Amino acid sequence: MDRRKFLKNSALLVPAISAGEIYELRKTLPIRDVFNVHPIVISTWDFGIAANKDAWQVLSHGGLAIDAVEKGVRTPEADIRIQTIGKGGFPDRDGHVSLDACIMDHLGNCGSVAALEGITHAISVARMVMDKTPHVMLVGEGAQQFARENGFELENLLTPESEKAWKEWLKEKKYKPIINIENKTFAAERLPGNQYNHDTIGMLALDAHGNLGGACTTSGMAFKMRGRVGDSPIIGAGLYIDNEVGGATATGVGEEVIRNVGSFLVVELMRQGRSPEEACREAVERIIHKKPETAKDIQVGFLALNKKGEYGAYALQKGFSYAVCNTEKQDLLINGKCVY
Ligand code: SD4
Repeated sequence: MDRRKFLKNSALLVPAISAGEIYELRKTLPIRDVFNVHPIVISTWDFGIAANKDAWQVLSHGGLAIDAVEKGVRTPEADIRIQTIGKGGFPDRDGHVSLDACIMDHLGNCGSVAALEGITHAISVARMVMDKTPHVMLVGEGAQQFARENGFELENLLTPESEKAWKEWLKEKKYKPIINIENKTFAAERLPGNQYNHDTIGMLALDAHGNLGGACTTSGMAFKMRGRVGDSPIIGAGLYIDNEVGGATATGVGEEVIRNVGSFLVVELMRQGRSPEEACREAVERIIHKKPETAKDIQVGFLALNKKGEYGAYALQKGFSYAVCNTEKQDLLINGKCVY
């Protein structure tokens, strides 16, 4: 039987199924049985576990990757115990909490905010920039004005704990990023007191339709110069998605990520055939090659997911963790590989 006849005949054997029935099926069956795609969400650091769980609520019901990543990273944004993302984040050296975030979908649409003050969910403002404006990026007062015009409430993001840490910092005013400050368990072994000075969530998801999405949100380096913007809101640096290939996100000292257009580089390396882990490693090595002295004293980590749902990570230094969530393993936390 030729292929066309075979397809025609087998189509006749398949009972017609309505959209509503497909929706009901999705709720009861593992998604791969319906769409033959294994959805997955991965994100940086230990707090990625809780964030992934919330993203999974969207993915496991057949939702879009872009909706999943927005929902997922809102969790650490709202958690005031996390002093490096959203509300409760450490302020800049003048005492202002200012947030950077970006989001990108499978069609190449993207939105971003930088140096946004007074709004907890920077990621949702970035999403709105993507959905409602002809632009990619809004910064500072303009970003806040746009958010307020679109219903976001102004809030005080500076918690007493972060204010206290800032006042402590003011006594010496030393600005030196501390390696692996992101991973609290790891950092606690090496650091006296509460000195976590940078930490970002980058999240990548593949949905049941085979589409990728990503989000990245942070309060940036603690006690940074006023107006300093890191890699996290910069498309290509802190985050990049190419639906033909895969997605990547970065964490660590943003200046080095920007200099190497890190996430874009990782995706391009995957396009050339590297696995996610190989691509992340090569991007890290690029940073070392350009600035070997700087690289010894800082942390940069990349996380990547390809179109097939394969994932990997690599960091400059030990201690980089990331969380993975799919139908088989939820909440898995892996210690990423490192160069030093
Ligand atoms: C920044 N990349 O603002 C962010 C900080 C970070 O883990 O990721 N820390 O440079």
